[in-house]
Amino acid sequence: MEDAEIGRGETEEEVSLDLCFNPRKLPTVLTAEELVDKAFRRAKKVSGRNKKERAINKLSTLSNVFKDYFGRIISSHPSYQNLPDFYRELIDVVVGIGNLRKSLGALAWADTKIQALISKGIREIKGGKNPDVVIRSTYGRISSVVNQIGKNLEFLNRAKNVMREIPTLSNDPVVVVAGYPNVGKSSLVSILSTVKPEVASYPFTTKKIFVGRGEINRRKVQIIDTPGLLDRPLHKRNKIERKAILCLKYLADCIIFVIDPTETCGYSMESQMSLFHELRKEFHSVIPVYSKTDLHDLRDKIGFSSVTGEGIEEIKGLIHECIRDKR
Ligand SMILES: Nc1nc2c(ncn2[C@@H]2O[C@H](COP(=O)(O)OP(=O)(O)OP(=O)(O)O)[C@@H](O)[C@H]2O)c(=O)[nH]1
Ligand SMILES: [Mg+2]
Repeated sequence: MEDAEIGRGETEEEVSLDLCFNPRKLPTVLTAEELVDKAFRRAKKVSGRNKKERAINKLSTLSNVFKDYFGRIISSHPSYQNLPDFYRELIDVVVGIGNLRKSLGALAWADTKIQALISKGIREIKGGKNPDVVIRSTYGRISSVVNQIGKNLEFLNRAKNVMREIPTLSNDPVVVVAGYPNVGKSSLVSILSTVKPEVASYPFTTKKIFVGRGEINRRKVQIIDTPGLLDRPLHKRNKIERKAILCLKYLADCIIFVIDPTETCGYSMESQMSLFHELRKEFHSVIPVYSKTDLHDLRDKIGFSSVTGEGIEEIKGLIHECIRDKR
């Protein structure tokens, strides 16, 4: 799992996400050590009229702390199977739904195990066993159970950090900017929208999905910058490319396909055109445009330069035409 797989523009306004959960509200997950510490500290504060009562109260407190904690983490996650397709598949690509299920299952297992240990401890104290001995052994067993799920707790915390970055989308039309790596997609998106993705002269600079907001002929649009795609079958695509494909598949009302005819991106025109024809077979509204017109004279397609600003109005015109009848 990579960190910060998906990015959002700093300046974009908050929009409601039509999801049954808010990924930004996923709670921080403590490490095994922190969790044990927290629970035992709470139990330490407990009093009672005598040793026996105090020991029972301590164990009851531990029972509540663990039950509440595990319950809160587990219930903060949605039923992933019921999420809208884009989010379900995206979460699967960036963190793995199987891994999430496994880790949440491990928490549920630990909860059951700990509750059973505590009930047994309370029974033993009530039955006359030395409270100090029972407390010591129950604490030891609880620590060992929590340590067993240490990796799951860490995974859930990393997953939370990644999922918090999932972009929120409004109902405005979505323009997805796609193409080979290094062709000038991010440069175009930063001109058309609020988002300023990183631009660099090497391929696969953009690893995240950036959602920027823009206005085209007074119509609000969402402009998505995607990682570069190579011309190869889906099963050979890497995680970064798969994120771009998900945007095309589920979100795009209009796809601006950026072609760099100077080949300074490092990829031939032939490969770029081959990808274009592939995408056109699969998706509607794929509009090919040339980038870097400051470096070439080809004008058989609409082109733009992010350096001189040439052609940007024409690109806006194409987008306007494309989204006119959408939502
Ligand atoms: N001369 C010229 N260079 C450009 C233009 N647009 C982008 N570049 C350069 O091309 C390189 C790639 O630009 P990016 O916008 O990062 O390209 P990208 O398609 O987003 O790249 P990835 O995120 O790696 O897929 C950078 O060095 C840019 O400065 C342009 O219109 N003219
Ligand atoms: Mg980019």
